[in-house]
Amino acid sequence: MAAVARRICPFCEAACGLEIEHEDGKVKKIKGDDADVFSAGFLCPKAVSLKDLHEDGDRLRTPLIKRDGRFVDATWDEAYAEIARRLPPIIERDGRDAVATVLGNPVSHKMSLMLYFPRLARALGTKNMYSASSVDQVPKMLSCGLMYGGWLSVPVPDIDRSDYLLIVGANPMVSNGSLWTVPDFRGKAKALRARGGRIAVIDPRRTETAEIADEHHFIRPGADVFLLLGMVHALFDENLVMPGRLAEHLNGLESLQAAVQPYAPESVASRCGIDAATIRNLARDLAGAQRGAIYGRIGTCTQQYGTLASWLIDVLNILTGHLDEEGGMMFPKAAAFAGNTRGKPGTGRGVAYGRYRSRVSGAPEVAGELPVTCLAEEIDTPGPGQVKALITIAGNPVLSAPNGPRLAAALDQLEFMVSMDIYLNETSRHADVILPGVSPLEDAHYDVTFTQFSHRNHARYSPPVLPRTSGAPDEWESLLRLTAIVQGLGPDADIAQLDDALLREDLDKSVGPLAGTVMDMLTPQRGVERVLDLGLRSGPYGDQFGRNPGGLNLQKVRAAPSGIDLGAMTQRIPEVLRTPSGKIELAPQLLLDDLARVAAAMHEPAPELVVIGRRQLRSNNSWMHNLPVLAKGAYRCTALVHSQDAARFGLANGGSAQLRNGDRAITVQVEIDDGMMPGVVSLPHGWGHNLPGTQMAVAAERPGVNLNAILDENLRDPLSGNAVLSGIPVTLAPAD
Ligand SMILES: Nc1nc2c(c(=O)[nH]1)N[C@H]1C(S)=C(S)[C@@H](COP(=O)(O)OP(=O)(O)OC[C@H]3O[C@@H](n4cnc5c(=O)[nH]c(N)nc54)[C@H](O)[C@@H]3O)O[C@H]1N2
Ligand SMILES: Nc1nc2c(c(=O)[nH]1)N[C@H]1C(S)=C(S)[C@@H](COP(=O)(O)OP(=O)(O)OC[C@H]3O[C@@H](n4cnc5c(=O)[nH]c(N)nc54)[C@H](O)[C@@H]3O)O[C@H]1N2
Ligand code: SF4
Ligand SMILES: [Mo]
Repeated sequence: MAAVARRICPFCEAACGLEIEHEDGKVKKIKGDDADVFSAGFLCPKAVSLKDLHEDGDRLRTPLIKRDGRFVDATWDEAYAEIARRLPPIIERDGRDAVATVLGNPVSHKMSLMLYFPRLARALGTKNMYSASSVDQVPKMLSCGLMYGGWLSVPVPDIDRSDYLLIVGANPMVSNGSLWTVPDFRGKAKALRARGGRIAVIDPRRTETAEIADEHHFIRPGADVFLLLGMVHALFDENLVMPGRLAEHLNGLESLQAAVQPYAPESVASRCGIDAATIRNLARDLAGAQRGAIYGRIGTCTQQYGTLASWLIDVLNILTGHLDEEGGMMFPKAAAFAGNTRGKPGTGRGVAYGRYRSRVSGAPEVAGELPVTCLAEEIDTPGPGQVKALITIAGNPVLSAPNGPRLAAALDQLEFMVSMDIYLNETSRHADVILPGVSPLEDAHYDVTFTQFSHRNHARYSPPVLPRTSGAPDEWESLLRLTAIVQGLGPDADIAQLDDALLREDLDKSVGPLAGTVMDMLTPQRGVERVLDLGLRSGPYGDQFGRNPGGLNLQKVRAAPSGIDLGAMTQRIPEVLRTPSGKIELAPQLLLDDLARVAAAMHEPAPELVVIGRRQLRSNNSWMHNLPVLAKGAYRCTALVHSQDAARFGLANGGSAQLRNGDRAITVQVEIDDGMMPGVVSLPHGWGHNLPGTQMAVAAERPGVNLNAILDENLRDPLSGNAVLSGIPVTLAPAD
């Protein structure tokens, strides 16, 4: 008998609710769940590949141990024993910092990994924590952290009620939104325009989003800071600064005005490639919009002024009175786990930044992490504090981080490496032990991360769709095992007891004398469910253990298979703030100081050619290229080049060319596309599946090339440490 189950899609930030028909343990059909309170039936072509992923013969189901250079199947007990034999001695000998951890993007799509990695991290106590955040959104976290006092206090466009949206360096038509959980962007954009609203896009490529917008402007890659400074200048200049009710919550308006003084639109126009009149119009449009917002994403983060650009986007929303207003940029209020719903409303300690620096390059710590671009040098540079062991969790930095070849070589120098992953891929092939993750269909889920960035508040829980056949433990259990091993409890520790003890520790800290009572009231289920129950019940909509009888708990959320709608975003300033001043810090000194770099680069000429990245609908970073339903179709890892550039460099459509950065080059297939800004070439990342020792047969058939093989790991935004992936000078020449 066929049955239907509901599951939050784990593939991207849109977090669509899916309806999965299955029979005898087999997926029959995947469609959008029309009843889903958040996504209302929307899905994209990636969703159906859940079936392929579940059935993929290359997906690991058994732990692997490397013996004499070859992987052999192992039992879970053998795998944990091997880790217990090899990891603790390294810590004992060289100290905690000798072990590094790397988290990849799917961690934020798995409640097991999100909720239990902190336990391992605490037990390890290493400064060498890395993640995909530093090739992604750390600049936004830093700017929002400084302005609002919380790393994840990132406002998102309230698109359902907006009538003007200025999108900078994001392509939600393809990415389906990022730091903005917004299923069916296309439908929402269409509705916005149908109400008479407008969308404008700033991007060096005429993207799929630009195609549906009313207005698109090319920008010189990496130069957003100049455009944004010009816009802020124009607001002051033209008396358009109208923060409205936020005025009394602002610190630093005058310093800000002084700081942007040198950046009149007329002065920055040639630097960013957008003429002064357009810059002024963009500022006026934003200021004049009844309900509008400016939103920026990857393009504004993965560049040398990532933190400044991220900051100025919020500044623009504030100065035009669009922050914390309906139809503008608003703060979601997640049902569980949001830092900005805990502690005293309206004030706090703010964020601590740069508490330590990386050993080799001196890059600053942000939110407890160092830049992943520093990982290779921390491994391959000898000396006290050198990284000797590594744990990767759902990450593939050999493809996703700049200068993958150096990192790959460094991984081979490690004394010991563990990967928790679902594939034997470009990164996990270097491991000594691989612990396979669980198929999303065999795993319960609650969206810990993206509820914090959702355009509408909601709570949804997905129980496992299918019974687990592999006998694999939950990923939270594996993390607890590792925690026990690191704590010296050995591979056979009683992890149920450890789970109780660690939760009790948390409760002692948060509720003191009530810890025992609260623990007894939680769902008896151990592990993530219990942590989730605690999160929901103590969260802003929670039942508060009886004090708010109608409120949420896990049981309630579970009883609503298509989710519980918690309404549109509502005003949260000043309550959302956790800055020591209790104000929005409009002009943090750290950021003002960084403007010196901008001033020095005002007249930097444009290189002949620069490279930028690109995302694609049927792909997701590096790891979904083994799924047949997505892999089929035209070859996609092409370099998009404007016809003028093609003529200039002697390139033919479909021909191959050498894309070179200094002494490193890759051979790419050229696709002439006049949607590119002249002088800019675009190549997607996450390809290059031709490295030896992997086990991803479909991906290897059409491996593509790895853009990150030629990008420079030493190029970072100095404030956030985020990698510079966009606007890198390159050359392109015919390859024969
Ligand atoms: N040049 C360039 N580089 C970029 C970017 C760019 O725009 N340009 N974008 C960057 C961004 S935004 C990001 S987020 C990073 C992503 O960087 P990473 O997270 O390092 O890369 P992914 O390709 O997402 O790799 C995910 C890994 O998780 C594994 N995995 C998938 N599902 C599971 C699971 O359920 N459990 C476990 N245990 N493992 C799982 C996959 O097999 C894969 O090894 O790439 C970055 N790299
Ligand atoms: N289908 C699909 N969806 C995805 C992913 C995927 O790989 N595939 N990855 C997921 C992940 S991990 C993330 S972080 C999100 C990212 O979500 P988005 O940020 O929306 O994704 P991108 O498509 O990379 O959009 C970045 C845009 O910035 C432009 N750009 C590049 N350099 C500059 C610049 O200097 N200035 C400006 N203004 N623009 C620039 C690029 O041309 C591109 O259009 O997408 C997520 N969703
Ligand atoms: S948009 Fe993202 S979450 Fe929605 S179905 Fe596609 S991959 Fe899944
Ligand atoms: Mo990302």
